[in-house]
Amino acid sequence: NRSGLIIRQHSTEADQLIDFASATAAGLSSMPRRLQCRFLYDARGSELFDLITRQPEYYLTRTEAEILATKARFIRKICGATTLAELGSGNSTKTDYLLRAWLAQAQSVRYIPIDVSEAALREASRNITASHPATQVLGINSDYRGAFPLLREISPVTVLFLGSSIGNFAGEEMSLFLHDLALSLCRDDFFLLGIDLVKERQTIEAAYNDAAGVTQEFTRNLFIRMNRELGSSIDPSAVQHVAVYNEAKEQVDICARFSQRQAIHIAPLGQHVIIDEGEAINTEISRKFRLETFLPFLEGYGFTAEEIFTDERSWFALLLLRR
Ligand code: AVI
Repeated sequence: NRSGLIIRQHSTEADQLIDFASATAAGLSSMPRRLQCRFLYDARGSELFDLITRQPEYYLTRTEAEILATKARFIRKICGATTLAELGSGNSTKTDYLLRAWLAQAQSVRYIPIDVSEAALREASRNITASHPATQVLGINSDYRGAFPLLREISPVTVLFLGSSIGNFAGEEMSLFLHDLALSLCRDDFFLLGIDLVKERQTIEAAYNDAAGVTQEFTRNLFIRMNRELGSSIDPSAVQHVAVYNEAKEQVDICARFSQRQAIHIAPLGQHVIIDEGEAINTEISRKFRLETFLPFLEGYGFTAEEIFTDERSWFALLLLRR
């Protein structure tokens, strides 16, 4: 029984620390200062993100789940008995609708969650094998691109990239991602992509400024992680979470604004960066999409829309793309 097997990435803990330290040093000394959002997801950060998805203002997860709940069987009909591979699977809760639809049509299904968090993979794998014993789970503990070379081996495949995580990529990162993914898939493989759509400012801004303050905690946690792993001693209460929708760019800009001057020590590199009072460090962007421009853009990378699913209010879309 190979269910629940996890393949670990090659990088060691020391490699990961150097990666965090050097990306942080580079980002803090660039102007405008910016940190890479992938570092938000340590164990506590993943827990906080999971909590964000359950806040009343954070409509993304709920809306996408609603679409999946009604369309999963239809999606399975189009994709056939493909392997399901999920990028950035987290705790895999939304995947449940798809697994059910797949299992309704076949005796077993192969599910390959790909995530940087080994803890999240273990939990997902445990939950899925418990609720769907006929699912063969093979977890890959790696970042997305590290797992791309494997996709060819598991074709025919349906790659899932849900939750509008693609919106967290800056322009060149998104292009590189789509280019590499297209090259890694075989002809007629599928790509199921969740995207958050452009809508009125109030709705978007509320989602990134929840009343319970969970998103604020999520932003602060990045600096708490820096204190723990990089030896800095930032006062977390000096970090204010600021999330503003930029209508021209159609993206939420998320920053940490410092209410007091801080010296950030990056011990593994022996560096210090001074952040002045009132200065902001960008921690994330979250882009919002328009179908009329994004679909032709995807075409340019070799992805053709087979079906487009949205909710009643057209707040979120699930694109079923064919390579
Ligand atoms: C993971 N990603 C799609 C989330 C988003 O909505 O951009 C990350 C997030 N950051 C703050 N709230 C949610």
